[in-house]
Amino acid sequence: MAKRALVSVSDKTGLIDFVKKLVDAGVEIISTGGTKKAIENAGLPVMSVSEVTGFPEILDGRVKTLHPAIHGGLLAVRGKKAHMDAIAEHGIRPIDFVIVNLYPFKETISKPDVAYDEAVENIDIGGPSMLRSAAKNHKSVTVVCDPSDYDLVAENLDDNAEVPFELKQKLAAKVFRHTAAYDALIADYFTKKTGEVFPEKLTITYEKKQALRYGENPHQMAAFYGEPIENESTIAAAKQLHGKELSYNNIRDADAALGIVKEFRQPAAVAVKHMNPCGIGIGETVNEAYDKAYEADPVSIFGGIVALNREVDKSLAEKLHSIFLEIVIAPSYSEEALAVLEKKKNIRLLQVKFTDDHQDFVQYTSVRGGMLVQDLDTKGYEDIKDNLKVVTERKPTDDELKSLAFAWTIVKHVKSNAIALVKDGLMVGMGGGQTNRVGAAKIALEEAGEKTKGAVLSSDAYFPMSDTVEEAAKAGITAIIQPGGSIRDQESIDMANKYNMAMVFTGMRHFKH
Ligand code: 93A
Repeated sequence: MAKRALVSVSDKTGLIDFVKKLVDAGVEIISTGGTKKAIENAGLPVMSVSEVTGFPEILDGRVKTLHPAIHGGLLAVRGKKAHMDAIAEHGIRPIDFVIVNLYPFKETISKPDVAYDEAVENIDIGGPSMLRSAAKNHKSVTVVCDPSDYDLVAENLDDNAEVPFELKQKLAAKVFRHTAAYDALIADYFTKKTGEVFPEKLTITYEKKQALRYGENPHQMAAFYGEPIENESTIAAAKQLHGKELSYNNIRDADAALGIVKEFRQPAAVAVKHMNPCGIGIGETVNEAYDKAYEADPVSIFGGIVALNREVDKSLAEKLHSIFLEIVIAPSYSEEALAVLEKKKNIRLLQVKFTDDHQDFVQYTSVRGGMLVQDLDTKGYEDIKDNLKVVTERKPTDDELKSLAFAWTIVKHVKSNAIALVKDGLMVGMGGGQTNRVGAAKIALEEAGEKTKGAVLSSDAYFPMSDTVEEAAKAGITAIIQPGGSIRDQESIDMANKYNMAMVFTGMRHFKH
């Protein structure tokens, strides 16, 4: 008895070539409406599913292949007498190949303002059912859900139109990944519609964007996965214009740099090393902002990642070109700027759209045995400025207040315990990732050196003791912004008053562990 293939595809890429090869191998083709037409138009022999089921397509095609004559033919175990007898009794013939790809749900919901009913109609029911029946019975059935596998299957057909078990197994595994991801996307879409943020089952799906040469260290394997529907203003959607392939560490650092520079509406420049900012500057122009970010720490920026929130012009490109940088990220580059930067073979130039203001991202952090999920910390100075509480005798001056706003914006991006020092629109010092707060302050103050005179200080969380205030005052810091909330706040306030400092409480903290 000739082998049979059920072919039902939305994406018709490579279809005719493949069907032709199956026909040449003696396989009979069964197909659904649109797919059948395409095969017929190519002059190949094909019969309709209705001929096999004795039942017409109904409900606008919602019920085409959902029939025992199809699923019996897919699920019967060859060589198992009871199964073969049962299908024979009902006049059902085995189906040996399933070539199915699904209604384009992802493409449909990616369209702007897609109608609810159109999304619903693009949930494929019959397709995944066939794929899953075939994949379950993969010892007997060859199942292909991806047009890029057509050639592989065709090349592996033997004289009996059979393919090796190992290949069938691989194809079946791929099908289960495929249908699981397909359903995960549907689940995610409707969960978002209902407004539920932390459902009892988390169904997320990611697609491999890039195999990475290695992970954080050369002995770790790694890959980069992206959301199935790209957000154009993320590192995952960045367009690489030039340079070596991004590494694992590059991607994380670039993400961090982008996250910081996006805080600012005015021209800003950020230099990042090992996920922490080593230089941040704001100014009238992005050129000026970069000069400040550089001046902040001309040593650490070496080998760093620089993100800018305005177009890079030629003069800025020349400055960037004059030092060793791993990556530059910007919304755009002038042609002359590109010509300058591309002189270095390895520097990675990334272009990212800065269109996204609705940062409704969720952050996932893996722990051994689980995963933590939280909203991204998108709160900034705007969210606290109306509730700022001046706790000292002296109020901050207007200039100090501007610096405090800047200092508060950036301290969120430094690993806790975090201290940032700001003066004249640049971060003059920072201490991060320390296990005690005064330690972080000492590092920041030492790094800033003479620049501490007249600078302001921000702290991501409250001071447990007055020692940080004292160190800051002695170094010439004039104002402090911090959440407040320690039972010993009064000691810090007294210390600030003693040195005529201004201190404000935000009532909000910004841990980043
Ligand atoms: O509407 S369905 O959920 N019900 C079905 O019974 C069914 N059978 C195949 N979708 C169904 N399909 C899908 O139709 C396939 O997965 C494929 O994507 C598409 C091909 O339809 P046509 O051949 O009519 O273009």
